[in-house]
Amino acid sequence: MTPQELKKMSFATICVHGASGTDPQTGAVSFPIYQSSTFAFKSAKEGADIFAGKKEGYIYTRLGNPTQAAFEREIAFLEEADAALATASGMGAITIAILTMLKAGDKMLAAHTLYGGTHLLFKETLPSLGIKVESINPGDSNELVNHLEKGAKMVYIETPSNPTLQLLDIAEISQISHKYGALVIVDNTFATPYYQRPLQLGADIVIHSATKYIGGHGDTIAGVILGSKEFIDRSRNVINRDIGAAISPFNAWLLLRGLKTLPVRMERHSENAMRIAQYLNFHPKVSRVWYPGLRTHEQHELACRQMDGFGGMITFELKGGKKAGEILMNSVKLLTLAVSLGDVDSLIEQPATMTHSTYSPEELAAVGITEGMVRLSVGLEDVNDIIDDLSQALKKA
Ligand code: LCS
Repeated sequence: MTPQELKKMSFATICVHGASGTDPQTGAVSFPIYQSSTFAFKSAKEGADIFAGKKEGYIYTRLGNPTQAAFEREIAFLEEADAALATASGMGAITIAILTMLKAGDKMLAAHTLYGGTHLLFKETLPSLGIKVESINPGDSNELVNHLEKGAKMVYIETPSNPTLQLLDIAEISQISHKYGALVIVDNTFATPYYQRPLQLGADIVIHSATKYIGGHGDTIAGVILGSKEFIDRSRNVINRDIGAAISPFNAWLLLRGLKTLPVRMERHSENAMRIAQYLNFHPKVSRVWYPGLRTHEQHELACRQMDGFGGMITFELKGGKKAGEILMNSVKLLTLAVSLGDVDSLIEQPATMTHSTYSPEELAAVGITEGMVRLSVGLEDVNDIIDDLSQALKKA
């Protein structure tokens, strides 16, 4: 199938058939893993031409690899982006995307609720390189405008956010930021392109921790950046050439395999999460549940407008606070007490002491991450088994 023919197909069909189709050399239906660090040139002239950018071709896997390229073509199709760069991790994707645009002396604005690792990159590593990061609430348009007026080249957001499941209006933030000439980067990890396509809403760059729903099986660490060809060319040929956060061919293949089932997995993650969120919402020991699919979620209306589904992440708090949360996590039998998310297995963790322990107590309080919050990444087990496990553990909590 040609790329033009594929473009007319629906999301699920593109996921199954891939943007690369069968391997043209062998007919292999599963795209091959090109597990090679380097690629032979037919002649000295060809080598020199490929190095000089006069001819297309592979050189060395840090700079690109056919399995990586197959994944990049497919995810770019799904996010409706011009181009993509796959990276060794989600953190690699974030770092490369930012360094593609910013240098010492530049300023960026970042949403205050972010994955704990991203928060640390913005609080320590980027400032140590001379890049100023101001933490703001971009959902407050006055605050956003006030900061943009003082000059910022980039606005970085995560929606839904990790772990508070707060949403930000991508279209509105992009519109305001563009007036001031700032680019908008959206971390789309929680929603995936199946449920949210930020570039269509006006954002400039999308990043993912592909470790999560895109891989989907808890067996690889990876990331991806999506955007214009010009932006991705610089990310690949300048920044990642020097940083070297290249994805391995095998991990790129795991992502290609993960994409084949992305729509089916996301639908089941969402269906299970909705049932569990409703169950927790009525549980006498639970004081609060954050899930964008619940009508009680403050931004349920925005979720319906901006997303095609609500995803598999739930955060909740027990009336017994931190202690009760710990008892719950120590009492589950089917759920796994572990960080990460988006896996086929259900994972449970406590953000304040684990994924978001990079926030100081004051920062946690400012963004509304309480000590007792528990985060649940709802997996693909039978939903009744997950609820039974939560039920027996909640009795002890
Ligand atoms: N963005 C989001 C929203 C994330 O949740 C994570 C990791 C990253 C970026 C970084 O991606 P990585 O380098 O790990 O592929 N989130 C994790 C979490 O919540 N638990 O463990 C890792």
